[in-house]
Amino acid sequence: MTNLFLPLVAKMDPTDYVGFTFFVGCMAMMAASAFFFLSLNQFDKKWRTSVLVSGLITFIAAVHYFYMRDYWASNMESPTFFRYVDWILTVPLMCVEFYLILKVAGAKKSLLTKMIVLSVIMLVTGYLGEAVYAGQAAMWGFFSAVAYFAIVYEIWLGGAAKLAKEAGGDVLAAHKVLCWFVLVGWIIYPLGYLVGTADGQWYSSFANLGLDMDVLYNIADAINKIGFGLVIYALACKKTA
Ligand SMILES: *C/C=C(C)/C=C/C=C(C)/C=C/C1=C(C)CCCC1(C)C
Repeated sequence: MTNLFLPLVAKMDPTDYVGFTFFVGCMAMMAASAFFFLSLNQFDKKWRTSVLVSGLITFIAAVHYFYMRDYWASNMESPTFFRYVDWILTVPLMCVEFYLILKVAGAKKSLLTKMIVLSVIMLVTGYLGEAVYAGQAAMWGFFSAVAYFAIVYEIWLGGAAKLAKEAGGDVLAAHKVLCWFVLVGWIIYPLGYLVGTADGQWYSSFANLGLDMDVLYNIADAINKIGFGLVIYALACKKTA
């Protein structure tokens, strides 16, 4: 007799380490969201929005990770579309985090707008190179990297850095840690891009590094989304104490 029931959960190959990181990503993002949301009441009103945004970032990621885990399990191919929809929602929210903590030093809306525009350029050009014009991945990756370094410049040396210095104390310290996340934690993404788009490009040797694009993206997401949130959480704790 034939089996009338279609399996609702795809089989998990124990050697499928990409699928494993998608699965762990779901759980980590979900747990982090619960942690941030449930902690909200303990903070001064002024800091609740920041911690709320931390939770929204990991929550949006959690939902996308459930989709991406499924997509990978069913098709064994990169869930590029879901990946970039996730990023286009969460990266601007990370810009909002910078803006919210610098507001005490008088950060203007224009700073927020500038950072969001740069992050959208970074992600749209990255998507074009990864999913639409794969043959020109190097060119689109370059445009994306220019926007990325403009963000790095803004927070390390530009207007945002100046505001952080003016704020001083705990805000300056937290800003510095976030700067390191963007410089070191975010650099994993272009590395993943180079690995994933290497086919037929001048950097084709990146395909032989033994690295996987999705594993790199998944590790980077866990570090950056949860780590970023924890920095904000720690700052809110200090400011409330
Ligand atoms: C939570 C998601 C985050 C923090 C995503 C960040 C993504 C990037 C910093 C992506 C950067 C890219 C480049 C700098 C060049 C190649 C294309 C991208 C989009 C992978």
